[in-house]
Amino acid sequence: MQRRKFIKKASLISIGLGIANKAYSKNYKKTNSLYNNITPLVIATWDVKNATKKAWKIIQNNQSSLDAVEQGCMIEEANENGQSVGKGGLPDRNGNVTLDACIMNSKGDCGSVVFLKNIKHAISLARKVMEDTPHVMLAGIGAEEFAYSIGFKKENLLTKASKKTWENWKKTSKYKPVINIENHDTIGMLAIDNNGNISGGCTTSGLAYKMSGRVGDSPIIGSGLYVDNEIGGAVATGLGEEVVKTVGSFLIVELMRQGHSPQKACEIAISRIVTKSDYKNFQVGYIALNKQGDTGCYSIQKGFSMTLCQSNNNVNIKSDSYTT
Ligand code: SD4
Repeated sequence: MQRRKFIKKASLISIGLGIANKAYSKNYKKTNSLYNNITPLVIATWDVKNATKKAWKIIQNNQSSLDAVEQGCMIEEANENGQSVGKGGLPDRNGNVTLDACIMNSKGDCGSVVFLKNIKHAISLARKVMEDTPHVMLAGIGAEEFAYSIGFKKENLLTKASKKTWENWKKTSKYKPVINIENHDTIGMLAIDNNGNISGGCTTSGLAYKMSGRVGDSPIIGSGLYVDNEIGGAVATGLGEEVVKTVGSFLIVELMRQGHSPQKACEIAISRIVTKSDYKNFQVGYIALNKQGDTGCYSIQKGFSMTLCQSNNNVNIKSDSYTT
């Protein structure tokens, strides 16, 4: 049975800090304020309503937020039309689809797979690393062998469509990370379940035409994803190198620990990147939630969005951005 908790906003500290840091709030409109302070809930990067709907169903079924984020992320991994996650993901410059993913539960346990080939559900394998091994991260052939040993199926992840796109790219072989080329991208998901427990997941095929062996932020705990069940969680999308350099998701959770709202924390994390790099040529977007069910999202460039699902609402919310 579904148990909805309506929690009153009670953070005077957060309001005070918000005013002190007004300088960061260039475009702070709080588009998502309508949905704040309600748990359980699910949020995800980009417009991924099928994925959030699935996660929400799991929560309604009284399962854990960990089950919800895993199964929500699996929807996009299986979606062959999404060219940046799982099967159908765009390959590296040699034509190999290589996946990165991680997952984190409310106890602070985490698992991750990097440079993974031939296995569609990287998020599920990351969960198995967390639950069934003494390690946090498995890479490449080791991750793949572990997958087969526990019954995962070998699959060719390069679809006809992605192969064709890669072959077209090879004609010029120009490498430049493209900003918001699709309406959805790497999927990062955070959920709070009926017990108020928070989990998160992040899964991607990484940057199209990357160098062979390149690993981004998405499977790096603290960069692509971080969850602290006492405080909240954050996930990233966009140019992973910039997220790793600022340990973005951990930074956001620590900012929330200091009393900042999820929205403000995302804005500060983005400002950390733009003050240190030539931000005009790439995109980074963050989403975050806190223990009370407040959410936030913010990006460098226009075009980013967050999907939020709770109760009867499954909505895509346009993110504010640093550049306008
Ligand atoms: C990466 N952050 O591998 C991922 C890619 C991504 O939107 O999020 N694209 O750097």
